[in-house]
Amino acid sequence: MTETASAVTSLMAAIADVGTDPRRGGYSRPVWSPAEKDLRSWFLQEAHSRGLDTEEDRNGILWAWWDLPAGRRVTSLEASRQGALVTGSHLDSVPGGGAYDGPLGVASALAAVDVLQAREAAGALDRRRPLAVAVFPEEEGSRFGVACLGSRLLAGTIPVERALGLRDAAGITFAEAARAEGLDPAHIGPDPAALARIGQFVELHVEQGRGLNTDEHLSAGAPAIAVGSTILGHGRWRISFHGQGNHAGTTLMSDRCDPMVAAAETVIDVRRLARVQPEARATVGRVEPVPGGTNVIASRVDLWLDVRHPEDEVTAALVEDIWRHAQQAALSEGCTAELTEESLSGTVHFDPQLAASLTEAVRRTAPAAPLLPTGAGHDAGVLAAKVPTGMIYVRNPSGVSHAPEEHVEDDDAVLGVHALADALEDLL
Ligand code: HGY
Ligand code: MN
Ligand code: MN
Ligand code: MN
Repeated sequence: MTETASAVTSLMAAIADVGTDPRRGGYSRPVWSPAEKDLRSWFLQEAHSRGLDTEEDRNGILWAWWDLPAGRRVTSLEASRQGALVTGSHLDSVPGGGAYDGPLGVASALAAVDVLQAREAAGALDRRRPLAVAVFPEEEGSRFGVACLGSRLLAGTIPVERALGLRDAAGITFAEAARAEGLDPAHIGPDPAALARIGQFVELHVEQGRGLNTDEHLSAGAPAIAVGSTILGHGRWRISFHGQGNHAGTTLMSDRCDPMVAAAETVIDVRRLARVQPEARATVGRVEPVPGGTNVIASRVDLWLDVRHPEDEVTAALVEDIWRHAQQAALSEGCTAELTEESLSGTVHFDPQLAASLTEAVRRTAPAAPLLPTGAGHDAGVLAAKVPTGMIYVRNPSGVSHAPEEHVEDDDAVLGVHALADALEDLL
């Protein structure tokens, strides 16, 4: 591997402690938090040090442009950027997340630019179009509750009013937070001009399951990288249980309408009902009692439900079943319940032609690289509705993600950069 390719390991080392979460290790970098903004400035610095021209668009997406040399542009700069090749990922994280989910794709994109710039300088690369590295805000939806918010706004696949009104835990709306970052909420929303600049989008990402994490995963020849084939359909709902807040010490057990009990029963029902569907994944990762006092019977409990399945109808039927049980649990506790859909996207099939091109390139580095389905959502999955997108995954020996144990070995990260650079070169 050339020296420059190992840039990815030094780029990852540079951000190794930005946003670490003292509660359980891992990283907590909600969008526009100080830690995530530190990484946005790190990205801009790294882009400028590579001579890339950077800008932030109306939706807070960062773009770093490796334009065609002026002498090679047959049109104006803006015209030459139409239909460009774009790569990148995100820098925000889930609470207490891993080091690689998002940043690996951004660092690998920068390291791939190093490799390609070295090839161009050596006269070994004859580009026909610019390359841009993009960083999307709020991919995890950890602050405002909707995953891939930045790419959904760019693609126009979320109603703007809905997006602007989304609130974080402190009650701050997305519009207010965006304004505080210097964006103009009146301009937030679909961005056809920015979309027209994307000819194809390729995202490199840490693998978030066990697809490449085979037992002999360190044996010679076992593939350390893969190409994305599909992204599981994915929905997010909030179920709110309303009861009677009261005193923990003076309220007899027979006198209670306790929404916490209804929520607890529902969490167990979610697992029991989802287990009936072999391919289903259903998770309750967040339960919030109001007011949350240890000597207070809650008046309300919010529970967030994340359901994923390859077939959208099965997802819908499973959520209906869970909702029916939640209403029964509420009734038997003398509580009421309400269901709010927060986001819903169907199964994504990546562009077959782009997947074939990525596979051919990736297999020059890893001949046994497979095509891999994933249950994790990505900006590439959202953009797939509008432009050809594809993904390259790098092995994660832990098989764990959205947790501190998420891991990528340096050698595999460097392999990923070379595969990405080869894949991008074929498309440039
Ligand atoms: O939830 C997901 O699958 C993604 O990490 N946002
Ligand atoms: Mn991610
Ligand atoms: Mn993630
Ligand atoms: Mn008291």
